[in-house]
Amino acid sequence: MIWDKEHECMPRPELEQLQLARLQETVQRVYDNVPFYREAFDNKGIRPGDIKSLEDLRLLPFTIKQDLRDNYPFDLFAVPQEDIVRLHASSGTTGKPTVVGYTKNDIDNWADLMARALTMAGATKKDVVQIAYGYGLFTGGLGFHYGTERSGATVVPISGGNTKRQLMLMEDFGTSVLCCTPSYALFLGEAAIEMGIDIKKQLKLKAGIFGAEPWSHNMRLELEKKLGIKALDIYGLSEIMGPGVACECFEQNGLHINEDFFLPEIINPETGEPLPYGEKGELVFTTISKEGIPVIRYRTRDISVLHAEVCECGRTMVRMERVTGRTDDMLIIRGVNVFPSQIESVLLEIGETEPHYLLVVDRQGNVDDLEIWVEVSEKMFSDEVKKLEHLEKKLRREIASILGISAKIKLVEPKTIPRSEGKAKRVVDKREL
Ligand code: DLL
Repeated sequence: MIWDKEHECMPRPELEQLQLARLQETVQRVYDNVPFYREAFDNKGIRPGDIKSLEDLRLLPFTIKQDLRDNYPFDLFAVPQEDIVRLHASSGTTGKPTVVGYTKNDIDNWADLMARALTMAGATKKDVVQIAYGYGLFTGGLGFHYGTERSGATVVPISGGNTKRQLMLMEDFGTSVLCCTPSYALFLGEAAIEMGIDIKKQLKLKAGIFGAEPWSHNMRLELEKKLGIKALDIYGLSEIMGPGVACECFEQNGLHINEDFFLPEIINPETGEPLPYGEKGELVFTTISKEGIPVIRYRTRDISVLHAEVCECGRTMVRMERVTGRTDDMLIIRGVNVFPSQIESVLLEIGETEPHYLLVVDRQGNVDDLEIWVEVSEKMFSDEVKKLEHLEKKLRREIASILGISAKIKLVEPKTIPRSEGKAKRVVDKREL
């Protein structure tokens, strides 16, 4: 089943015509309404009228996460605040998050693109869809929620966590499609076995739509076997829209990018040069229908490869390979984006420790575990235990409030964290995906 055959299967020449018209309109709109873009275009000597073909996209300047931060909170919005009906946010590299705003049309389009994803996973009006992505400022919960309602299926808006309850409702409500991070799906599978639930007999699960963090082919096989489902990948990022920028069909041969809304490019992350289809590099997206916060050539830092061949399913949209890594040091822990620099700024702000730290990430029974090693001063270490306990508590609280996830704190003696002569090594990631 295809939700919007007219667009998802559009012949290439027609699609390109639509893309060009939308790109030209977007470029004009940001030039007229967003001082940041007007200045960036002027600096490159580019006028909206210079964009005459899709190839001219490469004339435009890039946007990076720091630009959203520099324009915090609303300065990249292309419409007045009264036209914004919703805000979402994700982790910034330090204290302040990256904020995005949606108009009524943006929310409407997003729901439609998510309905494409749900339909790709086989969801119909007869299905019960359990949304175990977090609801709130994170785009996962509400993005899936609106899309599922649009598709006509029944939503169970349970949000993340509360595993036993998830499994109880899954059985009682006859959930057939599960939406959550792949690591949580695996955790749910294991918890079900522990609770003595015969997954294939007692549950009606048939598909899972998993994303928001990297996962491997082996993880897919494991999930499909354990849960007796078809496990599909979904990709997105809040700066572009949220989940639903691209999603997998039953062919499982890459994620269809919703190219009538987002123009994808792969660039060499070192030089910024666009690379041809089939080559690995950094994904860059330009939104061509967004009103609230349109973005031009946004550098995602995600590494992937694009393929243009038409898929067996009939969809003509370009496919991206599963994301295999990032060009920066962002970690995704329990589905939450974490930058080492966020932790550094908490430490510096508190000022009671040395500025040496190490993030140790592991996966215990399919749940990510973050331990932060922090060096304390000679004096502090020889002080009473009470003081150390107090400091540990304070760090734990501050970090939880900034990151939105809990972390264990391990206070270590001075000079125990290895020093490096070049780039400091801040992360030890022991997870095997
Ligand atoms: O993670 C949106 C989302 C929600 C996608 C639910 C899918 C499902 P952000 O919090 O802004 O948005 O994080 C975006 O997460 O740049 C990638 O590094 C990573 N990411 C998202 N989906 C995938 C995926 C949401 N399927 C960042 N595979 C992105 C690998 C993913 N990484």
